Amino acid sequence: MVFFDKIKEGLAKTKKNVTVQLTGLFSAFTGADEDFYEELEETLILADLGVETASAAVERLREKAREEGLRGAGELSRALEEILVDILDVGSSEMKLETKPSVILIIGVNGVGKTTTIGKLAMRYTQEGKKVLLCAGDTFRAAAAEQLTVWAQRAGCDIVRHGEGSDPAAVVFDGIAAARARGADLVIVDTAGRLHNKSNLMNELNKISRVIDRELPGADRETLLVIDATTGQNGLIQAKQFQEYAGITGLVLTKLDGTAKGGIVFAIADKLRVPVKFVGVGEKAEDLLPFSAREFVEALLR
Ligand SMILES: Nc1nc2c(ncn2[C@@H]2O[C@H](COP(=O)(O)OP(=O)(O)OP(=O)(O)O)[C@@H](O)[C@H]2O)c(=O)[nH]1
Ligand SMILES: [Mg+2]
Repeated sequence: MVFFDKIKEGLAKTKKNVTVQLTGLFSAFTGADEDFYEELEETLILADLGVETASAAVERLREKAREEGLRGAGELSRALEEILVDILDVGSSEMKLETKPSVILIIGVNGVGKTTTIGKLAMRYTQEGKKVLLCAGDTFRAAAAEQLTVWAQRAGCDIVRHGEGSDPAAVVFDGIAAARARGADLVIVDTAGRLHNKSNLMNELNKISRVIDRELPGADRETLLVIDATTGQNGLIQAKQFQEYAGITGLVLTKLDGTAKGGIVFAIADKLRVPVKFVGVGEKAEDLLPFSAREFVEALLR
């Protein structure tokens, strides 16, 4: 229940934007006519589902209503709920981290919340009893390793860092060696923020990725792309590029608390076919929530 309340709270701005409109639409419902479907589509687009995903959702609702003879507002809103859950359900939101060690590689553009997410993950997995080792692969600024060190201290886990300007792939190499030597369960790798259209930086990610593959063949690895939900549809463009260079296994949507357009989650899942694994709803350690399609939709609509 606490978890559900937290998502609801995190989605407060989006709820104000979407839920109120939807509730209004359904309570003024006089019949599933053209106007109704048009207004529904508009509401979903306003929530940043994107034109394609919104119109596909409404199209599916029309079909379902026709096939199943749905007429009442209650029936239609329940059907919409199922369709929205289905759009989000593009794969497992569970993290697969069974090997020892396993790896989480965190990537994304500048300032989206990568390092903060790593801190939150370190707290979560340490509390679950895993021995976590953080790897400061953002060597671009000295402050980046400092920031990660603070989180490592908070979580009570180890960190491997090199000096500013050193090769991130070398830090990852050392991190993996340290994890082996110390019997760590999980290595979480931070990377510098990079623009998705800078190919030299994207190649660097590729190099990090190859080091992990080479040093830990067969290890479970999650490569999570962090997307700032407040950037809306732009996040989608970034994601496509990262997908090409690094092969993403999951998404983390941060700063949902700061946007009225949380509907971006649907657009991203729908277009990328990559499951959302966590959502960030604040800056504190407990503000990272494991994602569940159904709970997300329920929190949004109810
Ligand atoms: N409100 C809110 N703020 C967040 C969330 N996640 C991260 N932040 C804030 O976003 C800012 C940037 O976070 P960082 O973790 O430093 O982002 P980063 O991606 O590592 O940034 P670079 O390393 O510079 O690319 C910080 O002020 C965080 O506290 C979230 O879910 N909600
Ligand atoms: Mg960072």
